[in-house]
Amino acid sequence: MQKTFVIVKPDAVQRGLIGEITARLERRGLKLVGAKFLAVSQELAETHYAIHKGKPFYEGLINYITSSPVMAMVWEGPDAIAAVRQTMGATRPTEAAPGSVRHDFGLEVGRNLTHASDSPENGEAEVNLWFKPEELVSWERATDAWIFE
Ligand code: IDP
Ligand code: MG
Repeated sequence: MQKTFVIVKPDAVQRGLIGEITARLERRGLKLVGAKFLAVSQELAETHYAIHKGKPFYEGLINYITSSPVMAMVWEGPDAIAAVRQTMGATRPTEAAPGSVRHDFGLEVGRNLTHASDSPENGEAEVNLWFKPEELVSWERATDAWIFE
């Protein structure tokens, strides 16, 4: 089973969308295995977004993610990385598929509501960056057999 790391970003938290976004992932069948509500430090933001350092939007991105609290979560499921990226939609809300979070709630790439890991390697690195092993919960869900083949 694959794990993926998700952030409900400051704009989505401020807009009261933690429940809406979480509900979509739950409804899809993904399983929540870790969650924390936190203010992101400058250091954590810079480590998480190190790959974007030097890009024109980098400073704005760091300001955005540290501007207000976020909900950080780990979700598990078969092909969870692809499934969650699909639920969130393309990076630019105007290119995101109808029905996706970024389409349904967003307009601007710099206020695109969520983060989701983009590969198994990054997923693992991001889970380890944001969560200690003991903060992840391995649990049996009563519906697992009806969602996971
Ligand atoms: P992703 O979040 O869909 O993986 P990335 O390309 O990894 O997209 O970019 C990380 C984040 O940086 C985006 O979610 C968005 O918040 C921000 N970002 C990306 N491109 C731009 C841009 O052109 N202007 C402003 N912000 C951007
Ligand atoms: Mg990315």
